[in-house]
Amino acid sequence: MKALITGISGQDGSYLTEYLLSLDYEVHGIVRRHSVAENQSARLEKFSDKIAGLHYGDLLDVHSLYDIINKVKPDEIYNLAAMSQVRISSDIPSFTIKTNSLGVLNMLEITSKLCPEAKFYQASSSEMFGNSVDEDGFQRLTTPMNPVSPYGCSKVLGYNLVRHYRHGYNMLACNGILFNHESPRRGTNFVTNKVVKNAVLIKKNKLNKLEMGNMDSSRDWGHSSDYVRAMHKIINHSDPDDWIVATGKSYTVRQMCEYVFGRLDLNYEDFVVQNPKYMRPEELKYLCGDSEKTRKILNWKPNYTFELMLEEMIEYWMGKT
Ligand code: G4F
Repeated sequence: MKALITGISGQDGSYLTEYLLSLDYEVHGIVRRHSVAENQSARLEKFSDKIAGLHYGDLLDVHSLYDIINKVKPDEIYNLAAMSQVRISSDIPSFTIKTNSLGVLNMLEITSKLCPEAKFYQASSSEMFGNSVDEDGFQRLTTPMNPVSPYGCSKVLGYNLVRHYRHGYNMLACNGILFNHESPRRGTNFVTNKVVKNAVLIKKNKLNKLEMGNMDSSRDWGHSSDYVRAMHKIINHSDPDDWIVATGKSYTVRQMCEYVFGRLDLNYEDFVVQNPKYMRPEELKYLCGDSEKTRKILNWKPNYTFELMLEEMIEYWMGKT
């Protein structure tokens, strides 16, 4: 089986590559040119010799997409590439909408022309729900989508395009609506890895304060390696569909800080200060996903707990800093 992953150099792209290689896939990926070549594929270093091809391309460069898809002729396409930082999406809204929405359209159009039989996975996001929550405290497939960021808006369009190509053109296109998922490979401008890295630096007397944004928002945090297993199950299900991937447990940023600093025998209140720079124009206050359908039909469940995931990240930064 041949897989093509856009966003292969990201957190999820790297875990998915490892997983597909373990299943004997021929894995190809699309990378964007980066001025520091080492940064381009740092997360892939350990297994880069097993990757069949890393191709230069961009979701907005239809010529590159056409050439790559035409050359690789993949059986499975995972569209993970995106401008994925929610706060930054307010600074570069136009780029975000183009990449995350028009980029999906480009991928679907070219796939439908060059390899209509290919299975197509779209990285959709719980950010699409915005502040909608069902009465029982969960978001699910029927929860209204009321996004509160350019990122969330862009992902809603991508999500709907996938559904349209599935229904209108019989494409094997599916959406995984993934709630937050983290790991030591997470970028350090996302909250979990920012907190863990800086708490460790504080513990080692290399830093004396941590500037944060909203401490009261709540997230359903899972581990990326669990979520890429779900992606593979989603794309290979007999009926292409939309799926929720989540742990079903939600913690506030404050609780997460309390846990991480506590594990290092520190009190977060002694070090955390608020900086408006990290606040968002409109905050998404609470996420908690109902993934019952995914667990039942796809027989998926996460291996990591919230605590285990943070332990792994703490251990990583203790060794790295
Ligand atoms: O870690 P975050 O930046 O993730 P966010 O915005 O929830 O988005 C992530 O999850 C989405 C799925 O729901 C993905 F689609 C998306 O691509 C991304 O992976 O922020 C989490 C929470 C927010 O409420 C934010 O306001 O943490 C709060 N926060 C508080 N202080 C902070 C900070 N976030 C960041 N990044 N940095 C802070 O200093």
